[in-house]
Amino acid sequence: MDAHEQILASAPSPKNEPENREQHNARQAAVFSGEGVNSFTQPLPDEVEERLKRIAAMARSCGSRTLDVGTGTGVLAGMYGGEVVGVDVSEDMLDAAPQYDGVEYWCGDIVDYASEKPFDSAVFNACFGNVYDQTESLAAAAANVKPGGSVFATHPLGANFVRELKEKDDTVVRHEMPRSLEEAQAMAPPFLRAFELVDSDDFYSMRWMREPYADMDKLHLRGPVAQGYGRGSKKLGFPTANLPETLFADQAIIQDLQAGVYIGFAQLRGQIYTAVSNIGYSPTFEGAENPTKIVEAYLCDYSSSDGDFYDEQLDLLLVGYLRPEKKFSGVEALVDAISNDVEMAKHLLKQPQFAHLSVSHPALAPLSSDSPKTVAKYYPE
Ligand code: RBF
Ligand code: MG
Repeated sequence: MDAHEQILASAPSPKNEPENREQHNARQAAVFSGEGVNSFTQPLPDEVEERLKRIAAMARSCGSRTLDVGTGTGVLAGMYGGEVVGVDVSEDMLDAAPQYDGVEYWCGDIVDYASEKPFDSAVFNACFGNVYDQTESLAAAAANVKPGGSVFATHPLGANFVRELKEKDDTVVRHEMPRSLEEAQAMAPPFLRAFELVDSDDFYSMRWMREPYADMDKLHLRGPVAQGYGRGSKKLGFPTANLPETLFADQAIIQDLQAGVYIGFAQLRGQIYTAVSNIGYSPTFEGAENPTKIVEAYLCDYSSSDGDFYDEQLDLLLVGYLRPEKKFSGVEALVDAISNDVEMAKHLLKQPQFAHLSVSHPALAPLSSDSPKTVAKYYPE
């Protein structure tokens, strides 16, 4: 009997199909417990170990922070190196997982997992057939991945092996793997792009990439830089130029905009800066949130020797949406997120579809004496 047959024999299928996620997850946890755990703590055949290392290396090439979904006894979690969070619905499997350096475990369904710090990649290894709903699981994993990061669904024994498991007991393995990029795209949320499929006899890997940003009509905002809320954005290391809240209080343009982080360019005293703007309430500062939705911009490469910017006319041209505004558990997590935003913005704004705007877009042209003092409009008009 192979490991999977042993598992199925130890937890015979219920008469009725699970009707909901809770029942399904309870069944998964029951199957992957007791005897089911033991079969996963046996040494792996060399060739399987090699393929797992290949999967770990693919994820690792995305960056140092990996979300390992269906981590089981942590076999793959221990191979990535860097920072890893392993998620699994089976407490017993996680109990049997060794404590590796940099690896943390979280017991539950990926659908309920929300990390404060985004991951460079998420991997569903040998579990993408087992989830209750592939689309929801994929969306939940992707939401925990950085813009530009990747989500993988992999199997070191290939997609036909998953099909066979499903044929044996589809209450444990509910789904097959997507076998084409079209199929993989169809099950993905809009901000994930099916990117690469390797589907050979003894190895399977599907890779989706999270879109680095969402396109938007270009939004031009102009106004005099206002004082902030004294929460010390300078202390955070990311001083921001705020536009006056009164400017947009009754402007549908701002009120209709999703609270979140936007990339673009800024013009101040005729100088152009790449800019990362937060439009929202700063919910992390509970009790000291912005009373109304405000626009604040961090100007990359602005140096304090460029002088104070209060009351100066600021032009902002927002060209892409990065992420929703979030309530972080503390300042440290917020600063990490802002650092990621800035890194991503600098990278994106150098790309050809954006770079030329900094020299050619009319919204960023130097001001003249008859320029309007405030502007809020979309291009093309
Ligand atoms: N504040 C939040 O509470 N949540 C956020 O997700 C958030 N993202 C931001 C992203 C960027 C790029 C910047 C510049 C600021 C962000 N802020 C966010 C606002 C931050 O709380 C604010 O700049 C300081 O509190 C100073 O007013
Ligand atoms: Mg500010």
